[in-house]
Amino acid sequence: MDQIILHVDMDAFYASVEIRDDPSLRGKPLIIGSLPTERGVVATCSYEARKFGVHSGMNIKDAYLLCPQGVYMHPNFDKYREVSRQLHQIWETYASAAEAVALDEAYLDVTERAGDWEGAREIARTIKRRTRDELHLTCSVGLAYSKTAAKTASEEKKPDGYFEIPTPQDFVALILDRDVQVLYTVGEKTAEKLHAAGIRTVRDVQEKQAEVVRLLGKQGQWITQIAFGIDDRRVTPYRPEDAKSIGRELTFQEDVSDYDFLKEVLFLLSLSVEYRAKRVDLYGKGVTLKLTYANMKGITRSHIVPACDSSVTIYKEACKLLDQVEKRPVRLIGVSLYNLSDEEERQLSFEDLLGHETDPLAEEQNRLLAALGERYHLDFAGHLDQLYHSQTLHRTVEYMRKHRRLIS
Ligand code: DCP
Ligand code: MG
Repeated sequence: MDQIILHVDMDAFYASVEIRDDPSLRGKPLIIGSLPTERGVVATCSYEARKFGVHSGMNIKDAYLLCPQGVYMHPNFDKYREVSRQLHQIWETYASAAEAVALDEAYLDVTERAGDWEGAREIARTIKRRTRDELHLTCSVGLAYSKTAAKTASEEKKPDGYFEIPTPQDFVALILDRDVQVLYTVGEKTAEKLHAAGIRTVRDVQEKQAEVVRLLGKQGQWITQIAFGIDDRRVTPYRPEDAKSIGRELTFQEDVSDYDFLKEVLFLLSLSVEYRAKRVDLYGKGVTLKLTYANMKGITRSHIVPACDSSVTIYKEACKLLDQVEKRPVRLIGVSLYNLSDEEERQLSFEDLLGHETDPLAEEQNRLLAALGERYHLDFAGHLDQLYHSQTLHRTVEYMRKHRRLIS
């Protein structure tokens, strides 16, 4: 056998961590995300809450309608990152490569360490036991010959599950009559396209390969491959901090039509992106602006930049992108760096050539901070550390939104 892969996924991750740390929450429907009085979404919820139909990504108001008796809490990201770090310590003991997909989820290449299938089983058991004994959390583990099969396997018996898919034949037999969404990368939108063409199950994909490729192009080729259980992708070492992008976004409590105000918010978001990028020592070669309009239509616009981590560059690019979009009321705004690299590409400025000591970008940042502070009578520069926390940022932006009318 070529590869032996484990896929580990924590059960109701954020919620389980909160329940572990406050046992009075145990057995209750717990919903982590925005509060019902705010605007925003469910990040995750306990299995008790799932019984009411609540799920990740759902509008928090809809969650509240389904489950008014639930306990609602904001996420504590710092805590989850710390738990994730501890999980990686366990995982990496047994894998020659660990590829993080999210804070709570990773592929582990155990081919060498396990030696054979029985050895891999033993590793899966050990990881589940250590996660329970040392971190007091449960996870679901899938053991398989490929990444897609391992992921499918870990979902098979959730929560606290374990499942094996030894061969492509086993994989295909398991999923053949399931909806196309079981295939990795097929989300709701792709599924809709396929359904509209009468392609509902994996069997349909197998039988109508040409049609799938015609509809979906390159993604279609990939989907037809995995419909036959073919997936040769390797597990490539990847830490959570090696994210594909570094971004920040926020949902306003009321829609915003004032695009000058949106630019001020973009500056604060850019500061926070710079902070995160600096923490992991990465530079982005592109900036993405993300908007969700009041009617829930979402758009993203991106632009390439010389690899940077400067809030000023991020902010300026994001403003240019914002100038180009349709001006409608906005519900959510976000900005991110993508195409990350560990080397900066600095354009030499006139000042650099003249050998000035000062950093023009840092100066510009200070200037923008001072102007914003003056406008709102707030000391932004003196409280940058706090602004990097999403809750403070959110509160500050709400304060700005409410006071803006009075100022301008
Ligand atoms: N998450 C989020 N927003 C989403 C999906 C997930 O913020 N739309 C966060 C919260 C989750 C964590 O990521 O706790 C892991 O996501 P999973 O999809 O693995 O969900 P859970 O671990 O919460 O539940 P499950 O037991 O289904 O894996
Ligand atoms: Mg999970």
